[in-house]
Amino acid sequence: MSRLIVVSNRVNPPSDEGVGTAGGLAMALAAALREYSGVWFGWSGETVETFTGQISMQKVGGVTVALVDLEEQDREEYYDGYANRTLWPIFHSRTDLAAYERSFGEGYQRVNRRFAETLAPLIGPGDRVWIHDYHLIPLAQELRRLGVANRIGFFLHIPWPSRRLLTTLPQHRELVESLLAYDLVGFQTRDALEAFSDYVERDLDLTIVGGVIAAEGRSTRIGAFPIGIEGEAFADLARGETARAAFDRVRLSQAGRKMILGVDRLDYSKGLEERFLAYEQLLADHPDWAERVFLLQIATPSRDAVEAYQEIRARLDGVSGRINGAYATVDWVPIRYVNRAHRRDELAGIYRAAHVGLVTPLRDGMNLVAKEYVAAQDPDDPGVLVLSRYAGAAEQMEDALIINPFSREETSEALGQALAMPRAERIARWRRLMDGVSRDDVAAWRDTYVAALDLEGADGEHEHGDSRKVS
Ligand code: ADQ
Repeated sequence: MSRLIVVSNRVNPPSDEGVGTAGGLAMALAAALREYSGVWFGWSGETVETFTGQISMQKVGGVTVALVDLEEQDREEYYDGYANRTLWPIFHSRTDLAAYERSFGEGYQRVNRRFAETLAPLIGPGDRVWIHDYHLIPLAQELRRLGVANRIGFFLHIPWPSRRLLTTLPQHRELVESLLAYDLVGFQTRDALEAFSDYVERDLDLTIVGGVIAAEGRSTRIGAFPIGIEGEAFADLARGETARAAFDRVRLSQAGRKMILGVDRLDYSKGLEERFLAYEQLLADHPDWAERVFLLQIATPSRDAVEAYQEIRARLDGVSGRINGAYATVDWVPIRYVNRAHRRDELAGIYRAAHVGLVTPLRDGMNLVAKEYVAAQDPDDPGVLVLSRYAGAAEQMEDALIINPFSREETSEALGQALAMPRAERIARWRRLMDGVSRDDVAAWRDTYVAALDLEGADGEHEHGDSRKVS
């Protein structure tokens, strides 16, 4: 039987439905693998002195996982280096934070080659391979070099940058050309798809016909596949016992105050500092809200080894401390700032207890927190989502209050509007948002993607001419 082989940098299937702290992506991939039998391949997160390519097979939460260890130098150059210090900042429009070191690029290629050599023997005839995210862009090219002719798809979870930004990356052309080794390249949004198409047409001088790029005797389909969550399952989780206990605990501690909630991985792309400052603006402009509202910000530290993450963490400690120092009273703290991870069912209860979900990334591929917040609401008394226009989710979630996170005034006005919104309007907006979250859920994403991966190229086969424009 043909299987689905999912490949991503880290492999972390949820150990038990809903209970772990695995993020939305992990839940999505685990769900894909339970539907189509297969294997989830990636880095164990461990390092060894010398790379052996030895695979450790395990069964976790109903999913077969195949893990491989890397070397310390791989972690430094490929993961902390090229993936998180070069590609991540550029793809999130932060060229000021990007580091370009030749050793990073070499480490990135080396690990992709190692992944390919280790993975190739696991791929059987007819298996489809689905590779995820910016860590592994050149993987299909490496697999093709080893003779793998299976259908291989790629999905990018983060934004695709504009041409101008992308060309700040040395070897941008090689990176994009390596994507043409895939049968399908998927993006989160139309916006990302357009930015990618722009580069392909103008820098590679290729034409795109009916969503297909033909080059070097093979064709690559491209498309937007906005990722979703398990909408109904998350709504059930929010009604469950653990969620209710978390809800009660938060509501009790609110003492009748309204709660604005932010939940994020601690990352400079999430607009956390701008969020704190916009909230401060609300307090400054509307002293009547003082002591009647508070912001709960849950931000789990990530990528601690990267300096930019240490810096943003220190800045947030500083800004939240300053705001609390300036506005707190003996029995009211304006910002509750929490750095620990929460179980998903607890998180669902916390979302439900929030009157406003505040999601303000400066750039984000999709943002699953926005969708989780909606799914967790009480249909009879839902909260209001305030959402950055720069989150991919904004393309789908037009009934949120859409804001420009760079504008403190705009965000603080939206907060005021959300806090005062009449129940009938809250319900009407939420209903439309929830319809979208349920319909465009993770199962729809997975099935649409896999169906597109099975489609042949525009001409029915791969072997057709190069469509490189002659000029
Ligand atoms: P992330 O940048 O990690 O994902 P996001 O989509 O918001 O961003 O997903 C975060 C996930 O982690 C959510 O499922 C959330 O519940 C969970 N999470 C966050 N803080 C948590 C905490 N303190 N405790 C427990 N869980 C927590 C990348 C891209 C996004 C894209 C996703 C999926 O950057 O743009 O939406 O992949 O494609």
